[in-house]
Amino acid sequence: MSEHSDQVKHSAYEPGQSSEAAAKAFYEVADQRRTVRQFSDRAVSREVIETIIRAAGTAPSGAHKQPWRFIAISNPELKKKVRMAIEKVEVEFYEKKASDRWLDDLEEFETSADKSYLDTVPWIIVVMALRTTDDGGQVYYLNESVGLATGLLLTAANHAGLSTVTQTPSPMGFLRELLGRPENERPWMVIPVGYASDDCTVPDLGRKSLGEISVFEE
Ligand code: IYR
Repeated sequence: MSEHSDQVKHSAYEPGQSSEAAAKAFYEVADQRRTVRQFSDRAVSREVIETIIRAAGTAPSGAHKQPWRFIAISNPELKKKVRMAIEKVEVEFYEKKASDRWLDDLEEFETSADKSYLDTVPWIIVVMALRTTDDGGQVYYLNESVGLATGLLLTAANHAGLSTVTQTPSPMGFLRELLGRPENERPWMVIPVGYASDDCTVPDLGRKSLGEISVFEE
């Protein structure tokens, strides 16, 4: 039999108001989050980045293996290298790999292989999924776990007044070598984090309604 940790008393978060009011207040913050591609060069303190990473690290994970690592980059030379490497992959995507339908679907977002915002934005967080624990042990539900942590990271950034864009250059294995990371770390998502520029615009999108995204069986 393996050892297990002792159980300790849990006190659930107490919102200090009704659950209805607390849920609504949180929803209103979450609903302001938009994916942004125009960033200000306004500094973001390391402290803020550390705190949003801590928030991400509170996510549940398979067998509590916490199979994630967040590489936070503000070093301008390294950011430049990351930008160049990502743009190389994105040029391939836009010029060769993407189907016409995919390019059509992306048109309203005005995306392109030009990722110059990576120079402007003060931080780039590369999310690593740990294929094994650092000592070679098994992890479980890797994508689910890292997805939950990353969702919290985006939410925490938004809550702190920061903007993000979820980037998935494909393939992105090159980031592991570029960042000098060990074999068990699989680059999973790239998240530029900063303040949106004053003249930032976003596509005029709506969100699906509650009726479309839910089914209640009461
Ligand atoms: N990875 C490319 C293309 C791209 C794909 C999807 I799906 C998006 O929602 C947005 C962009 C890029 O980052 O430009």
